[in-house]
Amino acid sequence: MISSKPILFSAIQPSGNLTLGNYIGTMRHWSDMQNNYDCLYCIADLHALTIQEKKINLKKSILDTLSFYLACGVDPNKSTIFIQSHVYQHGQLNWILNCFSQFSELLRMTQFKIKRKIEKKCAKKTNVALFNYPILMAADILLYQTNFVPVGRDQKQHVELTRNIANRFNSLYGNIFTLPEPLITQYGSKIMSLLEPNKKMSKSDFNKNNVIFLLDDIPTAILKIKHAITDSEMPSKIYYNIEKKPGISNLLEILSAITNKNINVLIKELEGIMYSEFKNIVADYLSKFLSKLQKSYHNYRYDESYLKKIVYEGAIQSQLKSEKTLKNIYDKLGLIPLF
Ligand code: AQP
Repeated sequence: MISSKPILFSAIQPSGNLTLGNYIGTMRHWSDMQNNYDCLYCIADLHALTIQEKKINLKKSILDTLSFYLACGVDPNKSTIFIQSHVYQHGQLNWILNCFSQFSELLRMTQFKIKRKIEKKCAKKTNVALFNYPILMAADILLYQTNFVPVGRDQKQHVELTRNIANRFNSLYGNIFTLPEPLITQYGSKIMSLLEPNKKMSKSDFNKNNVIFLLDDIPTAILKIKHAITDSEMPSKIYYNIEKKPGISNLLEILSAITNKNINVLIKELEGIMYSEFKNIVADYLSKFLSKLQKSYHNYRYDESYLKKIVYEGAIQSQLKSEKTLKNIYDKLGLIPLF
């Protein structure tokens, strides 16, 4: 059956334990999106290879990530759920798009600059894949003629790069690729570190107290919130201002996302209370939220044969969809498709 809904693609790399940032920036929207879009939810395992972290058990991390997709309400009967490395077309298109990408535009990618800086600090050598991964991301998106890509703010630049590459290709070969648009919410699109609220909350942060992991046990998560940095404004006042009050604004964004309440409504409700009391409220809602999510997660994670069945079916569906685009590209480029 041909769907008339716009196509939506989203992915997370299983490069470690998922964070509250991953959830708020993208996953919390996925369930509702299934009503309005033809959704593809991908586990971007090839992207996770870029960091070569031996500590990560990739096989486990892939199934953990998949279980969280399901726990967040992604339904295999409504959406295509698949593992990137099962769909060889991603690697194929990646190479082709490499031939239509420019070194100088990749050098401008902020995520690369940030990650490179961290690697330099640890005297690590940067591999080429870390530099190139936005092109693989472009292939992930363009293979499916994607209309929308829900992402956190950190990935906006990569979606813009995807559009540039697609435009360059289209201008030479006709209307091959749909130009994707990022879907970024006003609040929650960049959840910051708890102790350094000028820095994004990330799975790979060395300081685990900066990050709420979706699998954190509840007492640990509560303590992390209680130790989160606020500010020294006197008398203490709770309002949203990223520049002046990054810590408080971050906690407000977290509270708003997990309660589904508008930030301005929250600010009114929180008027006059002390920071410590505010943190207790955030910790309280967060513990309820995490308990519920983790319970559902464990139910799925327990049943590995069900998880494997989902990604098997997802791989078949996504191979069919992506092969159509790839055949068209082969034809335009003068390559000879096998069938
Ligand atoms: N802190 C965040 N706030 C809002 N959105 C976020 N995302 C990640 N962190 C935040 C969004 O989650 C999606 C999947 O991201 P990813 O895991 O594939 O890559 P990432 O952005 O590199 O995430 P991390 O946690 O920072 O991973 P590591 O440490 O491994 O590099 C994306 O849409 C992202 O915007």
